[in-house]
Amino acid sequence: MRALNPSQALATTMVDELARCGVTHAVLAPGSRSAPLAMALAGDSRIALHVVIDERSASFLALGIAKAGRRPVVVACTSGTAAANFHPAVIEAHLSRTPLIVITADRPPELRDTGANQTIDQIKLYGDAVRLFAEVGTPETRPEAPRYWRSLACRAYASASGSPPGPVHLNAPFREPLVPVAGDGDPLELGGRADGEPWTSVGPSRAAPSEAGIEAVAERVAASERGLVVAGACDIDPEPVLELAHTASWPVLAEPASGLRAGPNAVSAYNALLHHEGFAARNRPDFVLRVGKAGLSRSLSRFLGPDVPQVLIDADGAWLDPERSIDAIVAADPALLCGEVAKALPGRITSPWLTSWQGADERAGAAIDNLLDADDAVSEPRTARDLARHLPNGANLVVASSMPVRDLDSFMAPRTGLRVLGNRGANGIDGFVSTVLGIALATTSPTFALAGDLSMLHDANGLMLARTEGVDAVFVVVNNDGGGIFSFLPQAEFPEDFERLFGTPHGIDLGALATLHGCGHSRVEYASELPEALSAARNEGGVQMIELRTDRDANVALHMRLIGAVATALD
Ligand SMILES: Cc1ncc(C[n+]2csc(CCOP(=O)(O)OP(=O)(O)O)c2C)c(N)n1
Ligand SMILES: [Mg+2]
Repeated sequence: MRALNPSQALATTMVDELARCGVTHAVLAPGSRSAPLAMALAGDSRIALHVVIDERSASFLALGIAKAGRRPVVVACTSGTAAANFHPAVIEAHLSRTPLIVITADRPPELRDTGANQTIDQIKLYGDAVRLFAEVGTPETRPEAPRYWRSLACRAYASASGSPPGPVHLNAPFREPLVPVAGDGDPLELGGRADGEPWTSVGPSRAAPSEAGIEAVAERVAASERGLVVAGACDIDPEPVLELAHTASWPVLAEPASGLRAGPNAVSAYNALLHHEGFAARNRPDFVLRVGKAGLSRSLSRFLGPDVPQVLIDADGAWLDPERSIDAIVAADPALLCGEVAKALPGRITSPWLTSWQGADERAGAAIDNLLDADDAVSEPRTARDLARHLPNGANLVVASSMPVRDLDSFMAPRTGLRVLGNRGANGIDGFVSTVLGIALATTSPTFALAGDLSMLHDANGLMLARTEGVDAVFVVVNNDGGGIFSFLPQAEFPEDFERLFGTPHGIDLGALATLHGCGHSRVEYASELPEALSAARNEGGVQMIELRTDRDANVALHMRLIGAVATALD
């Protein structure tokens, strides 16, 4: 492997080494300073390259690919504000522990801070959000240079996929010539280990649970009859955790993106149940085992106060405790640890504790279904419930921030065969379309999304991918013409400026947006039409939008009626 000039040498070596490490997807936003990277990425057959004009969309596309594929994805851009547009996705990758390798092209030092075009300070641009920052240095033709580049690429890969996984930032200045034409010296030999091996490989970094950790948790689980598993967004093997709940006869209160809302112990309607003060008071647990980042249900957050003994198990020992009430954090893979604990437990055959939760959940579920099925009107809760119910086994369901993720949490019945994902690290409504399309590109599973109209519009540029890549995804868009969530918040009591400041109606025709980008669009006018619309959209292929129009005020009223119906069913 040889290169004609230093810039080409650096880019080609880095890309080769990243492919050796295991990178299979890269996303590139166009520019000139990044030309060496662009050409190296395009020239490497091990890497699928996706080119996206808008850097914010590009970085969220990379994020989606990395979330779905669970391995580092490269995202590269030119110098200047282009690099700043990656910041939201870098933050989401940081907080959701998603491996990303961000490579920003830069001007060489002599052009910085001089008024040179497209030159900003890119050093440590993303602050503490990255696991590793490296100023790669202006490429040169010393024979040792490729060894440094290879080692750095391996380190970037290892840091991105380490414990905790996350984004890394390589800032790479390039001097002209930027394209493969002869430079000053002789062509440079780029080296590399034999047989396509990486220069330095790093072993798995997430440690197996210790004996002491297993024993400590097993003891507390064994001592607690009134225990609960509470699960928030995470990416773990759900089976051993569910097995533990089953053996201990404990209810499982799981957000859909935990993968744990499955099996007989899963309680779907916990949000409504815990709204009921009597129920919450009667059903206080004596121990809670927590995994993942919970926090969608306010009633659950209130319920999990400091008086409830709680242990969080997290692979990286992350401090996921906004209520400041957890009394122990165990740094271990939750699946491995729970598997061991389940084996060590004697098991409980009958448990009035579990049956009381299950009975309440059944009554609550029936009350909710009765109300939602009383007529055929489209509603936000019913859309969430029915979407989760009707998706085929093996599907991805990507859920947007704001009410979609909350409605899914409140109304999705337990089931297996669905992988639920979302941007739950920073809860942004940005980058949603691109995240979904990244997930669709990275898996062979049919991909569906539940979006609000503003999340859809926020990343409307993400839809540009529909014309440039053969990607299939179905967006179910709940269009309430603005931010429906704000109608649930105290600012709704101040009607004067509410619409302008919070509701933000836009009146945009989503069908026209779909047409602009060559996407399909259909409307569902009656709730019962959704299943049919889903299979039609999936069969159509490409990027499809299914729009359901709702009313924000009516939505609040319905949510209140649902909480009331559950309370009546419990009393
Ligand atoms: C990037 C970003 N900007 C602003 C917000 C604040 N925010 C939270 S929810 C929301 C409204 C979302 O509206 P939509 O997607 O239509 O969902 P709905 O609330 O109607 O269910 C906004 C603006 C955010 N979370 N992320
Ligand atoms: Mg909305």
